[in-house]
Amino acid sequence: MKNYSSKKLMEIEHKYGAHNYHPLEVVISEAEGIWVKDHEGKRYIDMLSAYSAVNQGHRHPAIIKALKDQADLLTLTSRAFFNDKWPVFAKKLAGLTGKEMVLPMNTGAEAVETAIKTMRKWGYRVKGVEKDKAEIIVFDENFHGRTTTIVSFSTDPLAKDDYGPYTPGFIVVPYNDIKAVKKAVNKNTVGILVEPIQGEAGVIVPDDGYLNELGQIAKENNILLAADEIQTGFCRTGKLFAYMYENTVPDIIIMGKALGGGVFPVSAVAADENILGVFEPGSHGSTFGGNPLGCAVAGAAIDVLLNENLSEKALELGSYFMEQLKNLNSDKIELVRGKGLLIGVVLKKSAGKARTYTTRLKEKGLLCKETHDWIIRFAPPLIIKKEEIDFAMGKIAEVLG
Ligand code: IF1
Repeated sequence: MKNYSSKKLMEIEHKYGAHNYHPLEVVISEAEGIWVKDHEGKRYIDMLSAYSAVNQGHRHPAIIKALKDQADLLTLTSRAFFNDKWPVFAKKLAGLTGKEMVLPMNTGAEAVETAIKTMRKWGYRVKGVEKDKAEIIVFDENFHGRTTTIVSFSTDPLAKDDYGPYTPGFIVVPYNDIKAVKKAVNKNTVGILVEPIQGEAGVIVPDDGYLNELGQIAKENNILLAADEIQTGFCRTGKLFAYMYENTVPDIIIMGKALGGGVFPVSAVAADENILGVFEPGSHGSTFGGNPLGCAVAGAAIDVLLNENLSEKALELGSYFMEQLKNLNSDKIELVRGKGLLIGVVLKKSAGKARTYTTRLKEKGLLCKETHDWIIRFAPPLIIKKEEIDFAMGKIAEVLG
C-alpha cells in the first residue's frame, strides 16, 4: 500500500524541500539494472545513471551483497581507529590507478577540495612557493562541485553568484586552448585542475593531444596536473579513466560517483607519495572517509567494472549509440558528441528548449536530463545491451526524428 500518489509526493517535496533542483516529473521508487519504476509502477530506462554514479547499473547484485554483508559486520569506526576494510580497499584503488597512495573522502566536491589542498600544500612544501601565493589554473565552464571554494572559480553565474566572498588563487582560462594555459603559468602556479571531458558544460570533448600538452606544460614548469575523473572515470567514456585516451598520466586522479557503485558516496584522490605524502596526521580528513561500509561497496563496485569489461562495453555501445543518433538525420539536432556512453545531443536553436524533449522522452519511458537549455545528455548504465539501445532509439526517433 502506498500512502501517497506521485503528485502528492511532488507537492510535499515542493512544500518542505528547498527548491535547489527542478526535477523531471517522475517519482522513482524502485530500480534494477538499467530500469527504474515510478511510484505508480510505470517502467523507464535510466539514461542518466544519476549523473554517471550508477555505471554498474542499479542495485548490482554483487555490490548489494557487499553492502549487506558489511552492514552485518561493521559500518563506521572513524579514522581514530584502524578498520579492516580501508587498508584492503586503499591497496586495490592504488593498484587500479597505478598510484602509490590514496586519500578517501565521500562526495566528489570533497575529493576536489582534497586535490586543491594537496596541490597547494605541495606547492609550499615541495615546490617552494611563497606563503599564500599559490595559483591553480582552471577552465571556463568547469564543473567540480558546489563548495564555496569550488564555486569561487566557477564561470556559471547560477552556480556562483551571491556566494562570495570568493576564495582567491584560481586562474580561469579557456578550455581546449593550450596557449592560454602557457600564458597563465608563472612561478606561483602549483596545479592545473581539468576535466578530461567537460560534463556539465555539455559533454565538451577537447582536441586530441590536449591532455598530453597540459601534461607537458605541467612537467616543464614543475606543476601538478590533476584530472577530475569524477564523471568521466570508471569506464564511462570507454576507458577505465578518460585520461587514458592520451599518453599523459595525471599527477593526481580525482574520483567519485561510480566508485560508490550507485549505492553509497565514496570518493578519493590518488597520487604518488611525493605528492600525497604532504599530509600529516590532523592536516586533513573526514569522519566518514574510509568507512568500512563504503570501502566494501567501492571494492565490489570496482570488481564489477573489471569483471564485466564495462570499459569495452561502453566503448562499443557508445559508438553504436552515437552512430544511431547521427543517423536520425533529425532537423532538430545540430550535432552529437561524446565518448563511450557519455553522449551530448546538441539541439538546433530552432528546436526550442531541451526540457521539452526530455519531458516527452520521459512520457515515452526514457529518463534523461538536459544540460543548459539546448543539450540533452544520454548516459545509461554501462551494462545496457544493444537491443535496449535499439528500443531506446525507437523512442528517441519518435521524439527527435
Ligand atoms: C549537482 C552536473 C553532472 C562532476 C565533476 C565534481 C563533481 C561533479 C566533473 C562533484 C558532480 C554532478 C553534481 C550534480 C549534477 C552533476 C553534474 F550536471 F552538474 F555537471 F554529473 F554532469 N566533478 N556532478 O560532474 O561531485 O560533490 O556532487 O559528488 O550538483 O546537481 P559531488
